[in-house]
Amino acid sequence: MRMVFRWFGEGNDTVTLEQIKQIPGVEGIVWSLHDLAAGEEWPMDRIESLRDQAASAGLHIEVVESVNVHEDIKLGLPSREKYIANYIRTIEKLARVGVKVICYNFMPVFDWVRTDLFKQMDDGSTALFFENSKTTNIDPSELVREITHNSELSMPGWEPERLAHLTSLFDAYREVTTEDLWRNLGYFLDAIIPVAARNGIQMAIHPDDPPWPIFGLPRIITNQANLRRFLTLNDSPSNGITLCSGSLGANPDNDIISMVHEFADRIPFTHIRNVRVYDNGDFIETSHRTQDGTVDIAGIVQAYHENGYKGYCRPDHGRHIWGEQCRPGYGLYDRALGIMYLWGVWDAMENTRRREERKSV
Ligand code: DNO
Repeated sequence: MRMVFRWFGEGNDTVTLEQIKQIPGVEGIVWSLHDLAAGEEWPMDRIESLRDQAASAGLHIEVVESVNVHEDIKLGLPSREKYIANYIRTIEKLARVGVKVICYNFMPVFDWVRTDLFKQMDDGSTALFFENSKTTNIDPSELVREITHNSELSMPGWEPERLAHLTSLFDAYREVTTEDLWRNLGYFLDAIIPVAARNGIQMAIHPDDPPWPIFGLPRIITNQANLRRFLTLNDSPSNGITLCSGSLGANPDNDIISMVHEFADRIPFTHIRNVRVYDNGDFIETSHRTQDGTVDIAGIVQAYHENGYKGYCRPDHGRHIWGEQCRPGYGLYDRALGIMYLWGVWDAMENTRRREERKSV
């Protein structure tokens, strides 16, 4: 397991590369050019300067998260061709600086959704929270009004250029069924996966978060059966998954340990974090520790170990603790604690494995 840490870039992140370098076992950053709109081709000079900056802090840039997919690709519009061509050129450029994995998602309009970014927890920390009823009883036009006037409902991860066109996007998706979305995803994969394969890159789709249709928009990367279907859309080893335990774990029916066992060789990148899910469907992001949430994080790490996992791993959202001011979910402290928990479980498994090996010789 190769540990990496998400970094949003100079001036865009409260965490520094120097701090990241000091977290035990972290070898690289997970990065993107966040100011570029979805669909734009990434400029080579920007890519190279990011690589140089990371290298000077002793960190690699082998994992990109995300190269965002333009809505026209998800909608299957004729204009998708130009955006797919840009995507392909970006893959080729990223390969030239040594990128090995590109994480992306195929969620219509919105990326991850929470209703409160700083929900107060009993121990005095704050964390990302999802209140189910706030997203189920709202019609799209009311939502557009809410988002424009209520900063609480405007999430990080929602790309500004999409928010500006919310009404027309909702209209465009009205005719798009779940099967259309699958078809459009298949079309996209057929175009990009051969390019990724030729360039030594594994594409890794991120599950939908939360993993169910939201605001009347279809979502398909939501459970084990759909992940299986996704992998058969294109059988290449370059067509992979970013298995995110927190996203999938918001639905208690998802058995993530079973997914690790089934898909291990198609998971080039994993996000590991915990959530506590309540009976009414609300959920809060907790510390990474198994006992703090409803997802068995220790069991998931064990499952990776049992499969000899060699992919990249990052801790995911943390709580905001010790008074840290940071991007919601992306502070230094709780994510660094999360890493130490993941290493703790992993290293204990390693020790047992070595002891058993010694015994058998
Ligand atoms: C949330 C992230 C997601 C992820 C994208 C990948 O913190 O895991 O925003 O980066 O869905 O495209």
